[in-house]
Amino acid sequence: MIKLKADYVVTMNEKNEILLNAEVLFSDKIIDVGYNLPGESIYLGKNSVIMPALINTHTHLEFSKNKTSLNYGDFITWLDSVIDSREELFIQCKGECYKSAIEEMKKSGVCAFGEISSSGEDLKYLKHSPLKVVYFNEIIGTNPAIADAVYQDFLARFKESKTLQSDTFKPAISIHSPYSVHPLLMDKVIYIAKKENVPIQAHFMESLAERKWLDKGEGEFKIFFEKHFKNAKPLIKPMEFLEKFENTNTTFIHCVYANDKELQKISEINASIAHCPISNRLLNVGKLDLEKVKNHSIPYSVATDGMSSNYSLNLFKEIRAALLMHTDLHPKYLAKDLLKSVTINAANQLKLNNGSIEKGKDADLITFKLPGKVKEKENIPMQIILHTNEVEELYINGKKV
Ligand code: MCF
Ligand code: FE
Repeated sequence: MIKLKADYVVTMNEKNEILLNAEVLFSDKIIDVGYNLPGESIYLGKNSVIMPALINTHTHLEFSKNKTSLNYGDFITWLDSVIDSREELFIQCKGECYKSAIEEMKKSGVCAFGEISSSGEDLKYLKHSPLKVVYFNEIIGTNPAIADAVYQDFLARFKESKTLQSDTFKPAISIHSPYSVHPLLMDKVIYIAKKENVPIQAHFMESLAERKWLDKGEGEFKIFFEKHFKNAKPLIKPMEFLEKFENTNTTFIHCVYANDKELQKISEINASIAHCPISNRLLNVGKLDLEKVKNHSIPYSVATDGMSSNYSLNLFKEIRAALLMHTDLHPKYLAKDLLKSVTINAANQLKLNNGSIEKGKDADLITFKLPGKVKEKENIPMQIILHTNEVEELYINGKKV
């Protein structure tokens, strides 16, 4: 049993309580949080903070070797560069590459991440990850002639990931997007997700090009598909796509161009959104309307996406970018929301038993120090986001990692 004491204990409980000069008592689970708890406490020092460890819901670690090879600044140009460089980047990313990607997340206080795996090559490196992994086996492909082979390949990867299922490794399913997966394949894998009760992630309405393509079969995607695949017809309407996810646990990634009706649908089917602000900026797709997302009562997480569309996997940097980018929202309240987005909301999306400091939750915690005293309690979330890049300690299931 360990008892830590800090100047600020950010619980992320339902009331969003921040306790001053409080204690957290835990073994592998949180035993209690508050004052005068039993046992000897370790005081973490002046301006110290304890909060739930962060959760990065959406990454593509296969692309971790990318620094300068992909073409940022325009979505379709980026996609072309992904097609050109993907194989090479995957070959380059081996043990050390995954290790340092995980290390960067770990330093920024991340205890768990959602990984999109398109190849299955990352499995051998991630199965011994010190961080918890929710492993989303991706299905991608629109060509009906090879649909069966694509499905068999997916099944083999999904099955292999299932054999590794544990408290710290969970298999899951990703349908890449409405423009890149054949509807018959969508049905097949959604059926499996329901049967196996695993979470799903799907990229949705990331770019204006996707909006134009799915609505009208026009725009930059038309040229793209003609060039690469010679089939230039969208295979599904956005609303039909969303309806397929009824009675599943799905997170839609990006949603920058999702309209009101689609957001309404996402809300109705109790799905959630993962927001990747730096990725959206670098691929120049615009920014998610967070106010609308909130008005539709859709829970959202903030995630880094992969090095395929970011310069870092540091989740504190990501929420700082979000804080500075959403100029239409009050920074004080947005900051509170952003801390939720990388803790309790993220835990709910990935179906993990962490993300808040409450009795019975996994003891996944981080500690760090603020550079000074925060006089107004309301300002603590913003100060945390502004001043934190790396944490001092990370506990996962009560063990320091
Ligand atoms: O989220 C970003 C941007 N949107 C879509 N896909 C990806 C992102 N980062 C990596 N990807 C992957 C995706 O999983 O790139 C491939 C897929 O395997 C794109 S399609 C050739
Ligand atoms: Fe992504």
